[in-house]
Amino acid sequence: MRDEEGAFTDPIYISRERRNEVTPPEAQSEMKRGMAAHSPEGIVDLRSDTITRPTAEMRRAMSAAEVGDDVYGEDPTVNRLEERAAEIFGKEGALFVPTGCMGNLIAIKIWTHHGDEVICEERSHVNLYELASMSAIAGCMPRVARGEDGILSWPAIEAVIRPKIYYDSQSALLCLENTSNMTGGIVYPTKVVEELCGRAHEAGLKVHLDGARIFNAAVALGESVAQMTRRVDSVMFCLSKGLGAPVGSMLAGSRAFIEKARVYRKMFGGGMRQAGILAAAGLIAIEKSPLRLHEDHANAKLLAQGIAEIPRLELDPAKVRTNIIIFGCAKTGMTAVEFCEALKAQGVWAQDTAQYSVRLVTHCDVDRAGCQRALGVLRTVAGA
Ligand code: TLP
Repeated sequence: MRDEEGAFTDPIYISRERRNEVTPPEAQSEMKRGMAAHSPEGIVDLRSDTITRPTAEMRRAMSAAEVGDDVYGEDPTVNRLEERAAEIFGKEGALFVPTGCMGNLIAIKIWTHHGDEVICEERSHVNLYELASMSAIAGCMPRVARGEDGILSWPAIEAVIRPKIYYDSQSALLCLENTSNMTGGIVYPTKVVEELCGRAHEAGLKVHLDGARIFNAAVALGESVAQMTRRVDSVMFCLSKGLGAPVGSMLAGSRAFIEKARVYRKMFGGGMRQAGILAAAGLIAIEKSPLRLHEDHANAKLLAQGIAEIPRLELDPAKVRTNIIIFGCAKTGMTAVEFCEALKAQGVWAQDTAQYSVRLVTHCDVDRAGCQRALGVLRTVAGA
């Protein structure tokens, strides 16, 4: 719906300020996402690891960052971040992009032509949460396959590859997601990634990895991200999630891929100027934050084990190996939105991800005591 000036009035389209202006408080429980800009004292905010705030060290590095105009390639801090990311991933080049969504879109744009199909898991971020940008902007169709716990197998992929006939749209790209967010932070075994890349390449497909949380996967596997992404054609990872940087993601791949990525980043409005201010935090995020992710995983395990003991909540704790927990709440008689509202009333913030499923994400801004508190509130709300 739009008002007489053409502005959207539907609550999902309007800013938080305007939303409060136009939405009566009793209707606000309908609006699920992004209700608060930061977690005030006493709140245990487990909605996402995107809410993490920069550390004091990051803030110091940001204020002291050497900067230049990155559109001219003259920002030394951005250049350093890109070199380090390429080195860590064992790729020829890397590019700093404002968001994970833009990184994925750039890769999709590079590897496809208008009218192509992109094979991805049904519950993947590129399919569900990127506003259909692969269609709206890159001109592609998502062609979904289902994998057990989000992990695709070759037979599932092969079944949706289009025959090479001129009157069919063509499969151009396979997009994998590691960890798989909406199935509870599930990790792709590297052997599976390698097999899928080998088969996809034989079938003439490129492979892009949405590695928003690849460092969480690396910690769970005890492997290096270079080893894990050796065979993918491009990888995107986020600095601004569990790694704690305030803004930014990276794309890594061949030199030729990164040259094209630079062009599309500018075309999509992502050419930033003195971005070294942000890259300075990113450098700390890639060097230091992976070293503490095991703490988030241990906290997630604690939550998972506690949740599994709550009779009306459904979860297999053995599957929780990284920082995401997704549990079912149908047996409580509440929808996920209602359940999250009830948690929120007691200072614990969670995210509904489907009608009866709730997500908790552990991160550096919630400690063990916070997780224990969250468990107590979960027990109360679930009536245990
Ligand atoms: N994920 C967010 C939401 O958008 C769902 C979250 O809270 O988990 N790939 C994956 C796998 C992601 O989880 C996300 C963000 C992105 C890409 C996009 O990153 P940004 O938010 O930087 O555009």
